[in-house]
Amino acid sequence: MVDCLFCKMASGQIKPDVVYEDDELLAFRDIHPQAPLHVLVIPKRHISNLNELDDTALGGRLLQTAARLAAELGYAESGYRTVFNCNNDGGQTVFHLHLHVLGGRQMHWPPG
Ligand code: DGP
Repeated sequence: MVDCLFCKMASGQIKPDVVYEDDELLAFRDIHPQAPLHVLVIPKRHISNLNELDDTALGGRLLQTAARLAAELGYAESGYRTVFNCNNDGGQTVFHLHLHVLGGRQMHWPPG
């Protein structure tokens, strides 16, 4: 999508702080980290949010990649949180599917 910030990252037009990349996924550090670990994992293909996810295998790889990165970055044992924000009430601000991976501090429940 022409005006999508995360599509521009996926195509290399904008260069975030990348922690992982393959043919279909990109993971990079959030510009406004909410925890010592705050990575976003995105599909390179434009999918606006979880409502539009139409590929079970891609969804699985997105989740597995989040878990693998959390482990590789040293947060598997201490723990971490994964979040998909969807649409207005979910707090979504960038309309390209992304999985937040947060760790390195105690998370609270319920979320704000
Ligand atoms: P959400 O509210 O779930 O749509 O989260 C969008 C996230 O995207 C938010 O945590 C901040 C992050 N973000 C927004 N603009 C940029 C940017 O230009 N670079 C990076 N690395 N992250 C961004």
